Amino acid sequence: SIKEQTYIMVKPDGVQRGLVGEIIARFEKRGFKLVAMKLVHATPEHLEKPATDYADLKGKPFFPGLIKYMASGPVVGMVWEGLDAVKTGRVMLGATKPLESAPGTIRGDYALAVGRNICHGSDAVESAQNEIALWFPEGVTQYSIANEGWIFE
Ligand code: DAT
Ligand code: MG
Repeated sequence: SIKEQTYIMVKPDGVQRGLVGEIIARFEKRGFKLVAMKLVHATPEHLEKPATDYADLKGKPFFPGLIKYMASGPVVGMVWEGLDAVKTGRVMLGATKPLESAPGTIRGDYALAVGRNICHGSDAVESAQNEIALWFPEGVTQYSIANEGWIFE
């Protein structure tokens, strides 16, 4: 669906390294529509909520370090809308492990360590809906853009 939405987040390392604009630019240029965005310094409690993709990772040895890193500074959360936003968003981020993330992807261009991999993207349409509701309880903003007919068939 061209109305599919995904939750994309620039992690604290991405903010500190000045990559917020670069990441926004990639999603804009690809043709996605920005329907929500905010900068927040999240608490560990928020980051561990069942509605986040990270809830599945509780019990993994790296989980405490992941939460500490994610709560170490502000993040930029965004909702991007467009055809296959969830899957295409994941492709744009690149593989989780830096050794496998291809050049041309955000992680493949900017990250070297799995625990400092710059960005997050929802892993399924259903988890995207949960993450969007968690990070944007106020809802997203719907509006039309003039060039939709040049992006979608
Ligand atoms: P992704 O972020 O690609 O969806 P994930 O959901 O499996 O990957 O894991 C969430 C984050 O947890 C990931 O971006 C970085 C961290 N992580 C995953 N596997 C890890 C590992 N083996 N060691 C350290 N951190 C890890
Ligand atoms: Mg994940």
